Amino acid sequence: MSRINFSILSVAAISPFAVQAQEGGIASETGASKELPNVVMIYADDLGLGDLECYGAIGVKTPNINNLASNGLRFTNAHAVASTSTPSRYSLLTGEYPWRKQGTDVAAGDAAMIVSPEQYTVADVFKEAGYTTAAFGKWHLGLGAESGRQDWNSVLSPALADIGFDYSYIMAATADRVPCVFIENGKVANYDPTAPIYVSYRHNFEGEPTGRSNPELLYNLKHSHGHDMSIVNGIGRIGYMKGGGTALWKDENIADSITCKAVDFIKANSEQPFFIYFATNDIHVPRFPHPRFRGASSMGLRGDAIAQFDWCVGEIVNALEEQGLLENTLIILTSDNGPVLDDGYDDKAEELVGSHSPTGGLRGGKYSTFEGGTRVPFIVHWPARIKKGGVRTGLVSQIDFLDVMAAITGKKAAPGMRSFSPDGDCSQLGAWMGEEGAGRPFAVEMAANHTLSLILFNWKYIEPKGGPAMVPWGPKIETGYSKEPQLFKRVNGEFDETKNLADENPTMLDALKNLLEGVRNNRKYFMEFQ
Ligand code: NG6
Ligand code: CA
Repeated sequence: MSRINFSILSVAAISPFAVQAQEGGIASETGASKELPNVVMIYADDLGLGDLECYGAIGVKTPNINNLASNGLRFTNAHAVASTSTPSRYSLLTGEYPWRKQGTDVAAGDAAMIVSPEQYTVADVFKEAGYTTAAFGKWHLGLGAESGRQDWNSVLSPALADIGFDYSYIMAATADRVPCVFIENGKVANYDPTAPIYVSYRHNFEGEPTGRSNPELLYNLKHSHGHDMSIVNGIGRIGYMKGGGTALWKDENIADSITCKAVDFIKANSEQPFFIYFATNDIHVPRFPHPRFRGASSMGLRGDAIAQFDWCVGEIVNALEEQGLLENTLIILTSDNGPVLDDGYDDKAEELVGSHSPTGGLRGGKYSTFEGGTRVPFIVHWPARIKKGGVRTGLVSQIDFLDVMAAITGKKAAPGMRSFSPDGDCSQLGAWMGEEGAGRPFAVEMAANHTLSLILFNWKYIEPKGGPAMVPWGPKIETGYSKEPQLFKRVNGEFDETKNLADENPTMLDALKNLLEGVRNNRKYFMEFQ
């Protein structure tokens, strides 16, 4: 196996693979609460690094999230594992890189379950530790045994109960994909027997209007690209569906629905530890927030959706506080990928963005391999354990979520082991809890076309794979794809992704390239460095 010579790296005073002893985890540490914390993962959709007020947003206020940051920790160098949803979510819940498994790209609404019941998930981690577990909101990881063969009028199997969730109230895919109904514990919620549900991603159902054929029916939101198939609630979608009746969601109520369900769950489960995966539709398209948030920002529907997201966070925090649980609840707030303005609907996101920078000044965005693709807000709040008000610049990746949670529940790693998942690292616990100077030495990310990039300390490598310079189907985003290898260096703490230093630094280029190959070919590669 080729080894990296760390001495060639221009970094000072970093002990790359310092491993924390995992004896007993948080639960038995002195000074920390003896009780296991509740854990709430708040997973926003398409929320960029610059989209929250506490990260410099202009034109929208996010007081509830600002409070979490000022009473907890705010990370400035945290990454989703991919620059789109399904692969990032797959990695978050399983600790496995998405590029190791086929079929983890942006999933259709009739995709089969992508996480198989045999896989070990973060929900399983919590179940083992005696938690009650629940998932709310956007799922986007498939349901049922076979793609396109689900019977939406019956119980879907496998579903979330088969991968560790005791309770679930979810959207099968995204709000812009059919079926447009909530699914509660594997069954359509509020099922309307007078309107059986049929779904196809291949053909329309006879007599059903589409956004393409009947644009006059798009009374709520018109599409800008794509999204011209079935019409639900006056909005065109991806895919075709028929039926649903009173079970069909109204987009303006999605945030209220999932928040109410999560708050109910908190109230009903206040006596025992719980894990909540709260995955919002906000601020994904179609952005159609409730009327009470209209005009909350100066940026139109996209900014108003951020305000709505902030409200959801506030409701969850209030519910925890009311139950006396806030002190010993670990809340993590982050996003599945970077931001996009026009992602297929005429919501005026581009026209109204003003001087706000959704990426916080980074290059690229959703779909891309530049920093804007995967660098996301990341806030950790846990009053019982974490000192408040800190900002951390260490490298953090969502690939470690399962492992860090395992460490928190006190799960013991076998001697020499650092991972309960294929690719995560439980020794990142310290970094997630705010230990000064801690963080990953490296992180791997995947762009929409599967180009991988690797960050190692102050360097970033983007593998040469080729592809269009701009996202080709509508969003005005630079992809970062190139046939040439790209190597960028951090300057004053931030990568300058305009200066490709590959030619000038062949040794460094080789080091990063070899490390990426090592990770690609060997799941536990990084653990063998020590
Ligand atoms: C794209 C959609 C986009 C969004 C994305 C997935 C079109 C033209 N665009 O294909 O609107 O749904 O897929 O986004 O259909 S994600 O955040 O769930 O990955
Ligand atoms: Ca997303």
